[in-house]
Amino acid sequence: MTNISNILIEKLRDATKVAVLTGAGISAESGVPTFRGKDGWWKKHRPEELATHEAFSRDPELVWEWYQYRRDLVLKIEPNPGHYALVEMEKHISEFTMITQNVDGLHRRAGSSAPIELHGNIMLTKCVSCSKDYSNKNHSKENYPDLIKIDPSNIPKCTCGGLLRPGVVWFGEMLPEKAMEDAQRASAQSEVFFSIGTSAIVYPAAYYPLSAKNNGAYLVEINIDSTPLTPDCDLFLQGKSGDIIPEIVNEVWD
Ligand code: BJW
Ligand code: ZN
Repeated sequence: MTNISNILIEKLRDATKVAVLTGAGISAESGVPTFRGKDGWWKKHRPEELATHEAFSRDPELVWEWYQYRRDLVLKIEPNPGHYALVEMEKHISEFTMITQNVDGLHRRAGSSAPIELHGNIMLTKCVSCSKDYSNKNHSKENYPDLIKIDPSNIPKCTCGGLLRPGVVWFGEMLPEKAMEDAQRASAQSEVFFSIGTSAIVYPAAYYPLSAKNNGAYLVEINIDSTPLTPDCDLFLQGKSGDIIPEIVNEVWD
């Protein structure tokens, strides 16, 4: 059992505005490798080789091999107790905002009503030149197989001639404007803010917990390891999100 402080329990019982930022760590227990962890993607591939526009221009086949591998993986896995406990939390908080850096769609599949997907969704497909959307918009798992399956050695082209690319946000690219506005507003207005399973080093996402704190929120971090954000937190709960979030929800609302 984690030592969930009485302060957090009382704050959550009274709270009407709660915001949550998640990162790859919350999906680790579903079987998705993190980026910077021991078995993370970046131990095998440098980000600048794979998650930039330059990388795609240089070697689109390599980039699509990586994304198609990850799409296939996402189809095989399921949300875990951490995702489901956040769905439960949402039912008790009148203004609950779910912000995620993850592109795996697992919050939506677990039942979160309107997750803000800051870095897009790995199942989306768009044109690299004109951004025309080639996605199947239905994110339900049943519909994933209807998505365009990309053969990396024969990448389809848009009517404008541009290659199709995954609908995610690469380094050096702007995040969707509305997602950023909504995330910033919810963070600044929150009474309790959770940073869960993120190394908290990629911006602008890493700014939201600090913005919450600067505007008076009680800042809670849930992570198996400390991060650069930990010293700024009011409460650091060390451990797996799939254990700790359900414990919090059971403690506060059972
Ligand atoms: C557990 C757990 C368990 C494990 N339970 N916990 C210098 C050069 C170039 C750019 C910049 C620069 N300085 C700043 C920038 C900006 C840049 C940036 O922030 N870089 C930093 C690295 C310094 N940001 C951007 O470029 C962003 N855009 C932008 O700023 O636009 C404005 C602009 C325009 C033009 C020019 C310049 C700026 C875009 C960022 C996009 C990030 N994209 C990626 C890939 C997305 C697509 C894909 O998935 O392929 O997003 S990178 C990758 O990192 C991915 C993630 O969403 C993101 C965050 O990673 P996350 O989720 O935190 O994962 P990890 O692995 O780092 O951490 C996992 C954590 O979980 C760990 O702490 C574990 O301990 C923990 N954990 N198991 C609980 N069971
Ligand atoms: Zn196009």
